[in-house]
Amino acid sequence: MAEKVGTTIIQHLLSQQREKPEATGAFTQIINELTIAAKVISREVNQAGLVDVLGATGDVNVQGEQVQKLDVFSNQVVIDRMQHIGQLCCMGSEEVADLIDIPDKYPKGNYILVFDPLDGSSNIDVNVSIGTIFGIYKKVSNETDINFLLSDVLQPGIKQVAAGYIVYGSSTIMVYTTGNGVHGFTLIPSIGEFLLSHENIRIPEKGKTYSVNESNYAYWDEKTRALIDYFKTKDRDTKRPYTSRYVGSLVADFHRNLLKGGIFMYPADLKDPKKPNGKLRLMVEANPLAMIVKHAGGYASNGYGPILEIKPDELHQRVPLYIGSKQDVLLAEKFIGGKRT
Ligand code: P6P
Repeated sequence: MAEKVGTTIIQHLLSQQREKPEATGAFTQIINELTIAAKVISREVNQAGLVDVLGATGDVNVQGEQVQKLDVFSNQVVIDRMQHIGQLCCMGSEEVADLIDIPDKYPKGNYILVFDPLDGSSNIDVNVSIGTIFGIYKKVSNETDINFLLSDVLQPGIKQVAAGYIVYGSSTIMVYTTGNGVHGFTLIPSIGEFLLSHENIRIPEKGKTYSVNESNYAYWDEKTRALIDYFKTKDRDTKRPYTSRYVGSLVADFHRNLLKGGIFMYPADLKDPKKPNGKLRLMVEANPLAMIVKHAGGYASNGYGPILEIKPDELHQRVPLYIGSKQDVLLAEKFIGGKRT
């Protein structure tokens, strides 16, 4: 009796594609190719302790951060995998200062991929979960020259047509949305396939967990401190204090809160005058996760309004991020932005 394999990502994508008469199959090709990149990265991440991919290259990336070898490797894997499929006009990577062109030997397409190839890389050599994050936009101009495509890339996150992440943890899980629910697939190494394991993920309306790096307390303004103090204050009616969980790896913290509820926060801080808006990037971290949490029933804010409505000024701009259970993020907006819900 043949063992029932389960639903593969390509099977799930094709079923979603069939529901959209206008679908061209471009998403299916893009996301399917991303799963191949994810499998290659997963293999290296899981062997990192065994082979010489640990440790820093000695380089510093466009963010001014120490580049770990797996960062460089993962970035190249995504570029190599995605550039040949003929669906992209360019790419934007957290690891690369400027837009990445598609070589002339490959056809160009109408989609844009922005990605963080390996987020949380400072955790690589201590075996903490790390992740890849991606967002997909459709080109709005008729441009094909890389020197004139930046305005096609700098679209508000609400214009993303798909978004997702892969978390390399106790298992490798890929979560994506094309706007029709949020779905998770677990990599089964024995067959080399991602199989549907979390169909139509919904984040609890209100959580019991807050995630923030409290060592930044001295660098926060009074409103931010008041918000964090709120989650830590005992109050039976509002089931406080919340539990604190902070891995220091955005994808790991986000994935836990997506499944169990909670709020992840990376507030603006005064730690580095060059980064008044905190550490996280709008295009390759906040926007993709904001699309996912929105379609799972949650919300993402910069403390004043929806992340997805921010018009980007530059490819690597940073943004304060409050993301997770809708009630908790709306509360953050009341503290930070004084918003009346
Ligand atoms: P901190 C990892 O470097 C990262 O970009 C995110 O994955 C993570 O959420 C954040 O930085 C952690 O930053 O300042 O708390 O160490």
